[in-house]
Amino acid sequence: MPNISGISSENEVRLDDYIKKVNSELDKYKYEEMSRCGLQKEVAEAMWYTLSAGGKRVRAVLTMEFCRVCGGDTDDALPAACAIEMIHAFSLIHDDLPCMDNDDFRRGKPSCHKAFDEATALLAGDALQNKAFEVISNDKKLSDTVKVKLISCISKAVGVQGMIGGQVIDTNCQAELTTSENLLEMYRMKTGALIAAACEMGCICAKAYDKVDSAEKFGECLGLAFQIVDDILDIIGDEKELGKPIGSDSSNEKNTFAVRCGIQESQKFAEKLTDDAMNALSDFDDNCFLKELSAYLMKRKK
Ligand code: GRG
Repeated sequence: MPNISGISSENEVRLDDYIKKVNSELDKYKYEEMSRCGLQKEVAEAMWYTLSAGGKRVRAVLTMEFCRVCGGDTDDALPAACAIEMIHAFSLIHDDLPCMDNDDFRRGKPSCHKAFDEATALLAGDALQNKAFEVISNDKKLSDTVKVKLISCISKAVGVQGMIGGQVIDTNCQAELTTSENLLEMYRMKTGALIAAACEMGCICAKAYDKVDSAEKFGECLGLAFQIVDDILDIIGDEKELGKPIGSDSSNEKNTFAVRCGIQESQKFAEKLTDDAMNALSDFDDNCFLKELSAYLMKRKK
């Protein structure tokens, strides 16, 4: 595990452990699915091509850690952590399609529709969304109440008031995004909603239902900061480190926060949002990992 600046060695071990557990659980689902495939095997390959292409697993890590800080057993959060990464991979596959951002590279590899074809990528995205709900609903350990709450939480985050709504505004309503406020509202939906859901789901897995609102507040602030850093990296990031070309936003004439306010002001605002996120953690004892992770995401290069 490389040394991650600003993260203590104890928390680095924890981060590494979460990522390994999630990756090995995802592999398990992959082999189960592949073993049941016949002629439709290509779509399963396309699903796992993107899912196992080495993302940071930020959303899964948040689910695991919120479960832990709420006193839960992190193994109980594994299905939800895998599900949120499936939904995230689904959104990335669709986001890269020619009808959306038309990006040819993702995570250092050709995008799903380039490695396969557009129809397969579209269906692989759809299948990943479906798989996320299957993984939660078929889990043997979680109670029905927890499953329903998890499914409700994901559906809200992905739907028209969440990620899909944000993507619609981003894709079709650039001319209407005339103020920082409406740009941030679009970010809250497009990126913040899923990150907030990742945090909320950790609390749900620990049955700490009274902590869900605080986790949501943390996740929304972190999600906004995360998207603004993403905008900044699209201008000044290193393509090799990012695993995708920079300049996608400007070639799509996207009105991002970093384009509108400049790099320095955007960095300052992302730092303020990161502070707001940390301040929302007062409800959670033992929040050092989450604080270090938030600070690291602010300084990330990919
Ligand atoms: C059909 C669910 C569905 C979605 C369609 C495409 C879409 C709507 C929404 C796009 C949402 C999106 C891609 C937002 C950008 C969020 C973002 C900053 C993604 C990058 O996340 P990282 O940096 O990626 O965590 P890795 O590769 O590390 O996992």
